[in-house]
Amino acid sequence: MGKPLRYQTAGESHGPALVAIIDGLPADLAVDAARVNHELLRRQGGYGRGARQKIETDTAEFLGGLRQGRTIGSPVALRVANKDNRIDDLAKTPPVTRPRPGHADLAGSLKYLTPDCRGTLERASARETAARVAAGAVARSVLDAFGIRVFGFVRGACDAWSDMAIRGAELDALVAARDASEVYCPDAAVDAKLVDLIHRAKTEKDTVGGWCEVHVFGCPPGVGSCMNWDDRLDARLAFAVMGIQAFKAVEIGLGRECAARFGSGVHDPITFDPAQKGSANLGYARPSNNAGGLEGGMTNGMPIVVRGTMKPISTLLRGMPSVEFGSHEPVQSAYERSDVSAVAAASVVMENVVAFEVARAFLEKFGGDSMREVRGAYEAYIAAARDI
Ligand code: EPS
Repeated sequence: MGKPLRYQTAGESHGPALVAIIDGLPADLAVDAARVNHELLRRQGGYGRGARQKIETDTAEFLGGLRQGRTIGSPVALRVANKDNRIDDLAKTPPVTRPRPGHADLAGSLKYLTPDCRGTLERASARETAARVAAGAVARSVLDAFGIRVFGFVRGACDAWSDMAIRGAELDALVAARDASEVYCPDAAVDAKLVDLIHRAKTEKDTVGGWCEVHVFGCPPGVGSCMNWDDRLDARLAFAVMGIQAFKAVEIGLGRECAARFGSGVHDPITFDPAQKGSANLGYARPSNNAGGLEGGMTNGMPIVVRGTMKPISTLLRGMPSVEFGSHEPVQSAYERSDVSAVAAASVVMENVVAFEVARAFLEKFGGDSMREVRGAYEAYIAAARDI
């Protein structure tokens, strides 16, 4: 086992830059900067985003850890520059004293003992997710090397919901359909409904959230652990997804629906299909995947399925009932330039944070100082597991 994979971000929404340091990647891993930048570009997209995205061209500048596009075992450091970097000038504008319900404004001002919400909102802003997407996209290189693919998309919002089945065999077509959608929903009928919904929220000076879903294909069994609560991969995925700004719920597989059925309608029967021996499930095929690929906190060879619920953006053009700090008089909340919906972007963030957690657990099982060691451990394990 190598060093634990972990990362840290720093940077404010209107500071000079966002940075990420990723530690624990094995040496000799190919990291494709174009791939990282592609994820950053996707994060900037989606119908309903605010004017900030027209200002920025998010690009990862690698500052350490790579030599000729490959890791050398040291921490990987990267920087995403903010073109809109007025943080000091904003300090000269009037303080933000009318906290926005739903944002970090009120709790942050009470925590840091300041009547100006600016300091907290600068860091609480989802702008920070640019660094998180970049970190996830780098760590995902480990998964790429083993043919593990991660697919994130928007499942719906309000009364628009897609029942579309997400199958690994159709992944390329799904990616193409998602990328052709303005709201990153591969289901064309629901895509149109979501665009209408976001348009309606905009005309009503309101905002809208949504459901994002991530599926991971090709992950071998045995990743994660049932031995300690904080080693369970489902727990770590939930932690990571809840750590995304504006996320209020996480489900694995059938999720909250599990409580609405008897056990026989929830648990996935176990069958053996020799024709699937070469796939991630090693032949232990399941006719359903209500477990979302995770049993006992460990992968079982079926696709990992995670759903996250994003609340609507907290900044409403029409404001929300609030109070003024100091006078405590009732007022409408402050307005800052913002998005009507960032659910499409959130699906990209979720895809990359899920990828990071899977890569982390994968390296816990198969890790070593170099990719050669990781590959050796992986192949030895798969050969042994086939005998079970
Ligand atoms: C974001 C940039 C921000 C917001 C958004 C996320 O840009 P600005 O505040 O300069 O307009 O659009 O932040 C929030 C949703 C929030 O609540 O703070 C980005 O790059 O993702």
